[in-house]
Amino acid sequence: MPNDPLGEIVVIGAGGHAKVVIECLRHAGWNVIGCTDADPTPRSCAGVPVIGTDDALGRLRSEGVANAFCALGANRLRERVGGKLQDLGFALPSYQGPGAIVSSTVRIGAGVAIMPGAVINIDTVIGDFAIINTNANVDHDGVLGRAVHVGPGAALAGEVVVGDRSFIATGCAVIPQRRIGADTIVGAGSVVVRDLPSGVIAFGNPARVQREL
Ligand code: JB3
Repeated sequence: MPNDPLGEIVVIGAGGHAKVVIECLRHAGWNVIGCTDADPTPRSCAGVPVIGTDDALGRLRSEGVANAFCALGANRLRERVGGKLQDLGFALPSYQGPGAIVSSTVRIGAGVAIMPGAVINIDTVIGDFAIINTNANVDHDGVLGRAVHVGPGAALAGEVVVGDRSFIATGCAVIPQRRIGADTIVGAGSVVVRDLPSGVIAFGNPARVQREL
């Protein structure tokens, strides 16, 4: 059952990621008043209206909407737009979707999406604007940078470090203590048994660097 109402919040984005985010925010007790999108065509997203482009955000803030959530799946874009929201003076709450289990010791940054069924274990640190997607696991003492995305069903074992804006795609497995650099993509279903540098695409079992980005 949803918790008590937390107040009004605007969502940035009206795509696939935003749909799931809106449902989770509602479940957590937020009143989602609408979303902004690069395509301002009037329509609804998960039952809330598309209000206009991000140009509407300044007006919403001045009208008293205090909270915003950046629900754009692309890591660099999410980090950039999230920074604009901070500049506009919005509070950027994080949330846990239904069925997520997060240790009380986990340090969670601003604007973090913890999707349904995700598990985050003791003493992990999650940077601003990260996504821990559906049924993903981040085990003990993990360190995830800003705007990292751990895809659906991916599993990071203990003490894994992931640099800013990296994407660990659906169903990856990372063994303990591996370090993955910033702005790197690890392809779906990969098994990471060695450290990976920044700025590459890697995939396979074992995951190997395929090319630089
Ligand atoms: O894999 C899963 C479970 N989720 C994926 C998610 C993490 O990433 C999902 O399946 C998608 O692949 C992707 O979701 P996302 O980012 O919602 O992508 P898409 O469905 O393509 O929608 C992106 C929306 O962002 C589009 O409606 C664009 O018009 C809009 N957009 C692009 N740039 C923007 C901006 N909207 C705003 N407000 N501001 C922008 O700068």
